[in-house]
Amino acid sequence: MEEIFKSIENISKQIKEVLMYSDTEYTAHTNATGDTQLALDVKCDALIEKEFSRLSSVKKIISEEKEKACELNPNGSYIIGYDPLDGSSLVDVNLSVGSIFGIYKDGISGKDLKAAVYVVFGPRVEMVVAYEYVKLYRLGKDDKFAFVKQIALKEKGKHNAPGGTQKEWASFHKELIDGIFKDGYRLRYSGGMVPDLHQILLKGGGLFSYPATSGAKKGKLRLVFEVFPFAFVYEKAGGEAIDGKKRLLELDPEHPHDTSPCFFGSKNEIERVRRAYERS
Ligand code: AFP
Repeated sequence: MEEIFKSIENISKQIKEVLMYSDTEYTAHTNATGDTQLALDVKCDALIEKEFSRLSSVKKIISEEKEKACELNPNGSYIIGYDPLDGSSLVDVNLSVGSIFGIYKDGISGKDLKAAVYVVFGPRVEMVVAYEYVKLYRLGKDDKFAFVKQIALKEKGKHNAPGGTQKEWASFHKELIDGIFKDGYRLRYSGGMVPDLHQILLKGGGLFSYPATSGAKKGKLRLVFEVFPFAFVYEKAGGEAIDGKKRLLELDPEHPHDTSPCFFGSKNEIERVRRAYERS
């Protein structure tokens, strides 16, 4: 597992360079879920594949940017599901983006997840590793990631990041989100799940939500590459992650690119979600 974490450090330094100096044009291609790929997505995906193919512990990798898995080492133990550059459509407006890695064993369902890592490319480059604990690291002048602190969520927070097209929200979901704002929560939504979930995690709590809507009946965010890794991070940090009713890490996708409604947050806010969705 340690060689995988080390490899993600190397990957992050290379992605930082790619982000600084590469163009943000779209390619003529779409990924497995129909998103038009940016040249950035393809570049980051290629450098990640190159790095992981050097590791004997990695059996196969599955990228959000590719339809099929890529077999690496038959004797490897781990399967890595990853989103090379989440929020890539925000790069051309210079907002923070991120990379997400889920490290699975024997399968790609929530219960097979053994560790999760995400990297935030913002004013600084920060990496959060969830294994036994949830630890924050920051890239320093010496080009090394230094340990900053262990992260834990409080029981209740003050930030709310509501995703999804609001006019397509179900009425009970709108009531839930309006109620949370009426209680004084602050709006914190950038359109990039990595910086949005990172902010709620570091600021002690709150709620990030991307529900099912009339236009996206299974939500938008992908289980293997985005949702499971953050569910693992939030649970290890003392929070919770559900699909409105069920624990996300109990889900078992039929296809690697399956999506799901998702709610990540501190215990108090997730309990509010459960109550609202019980009535649905
Ligand atoms: P892109 O990678 O296409 O920019 O999408 C980002 C994302 O997957 C996730 O990071 C955001 O939380 C969510 O989509 C934003 O979706 P909306 O644009 O529908 O709010």
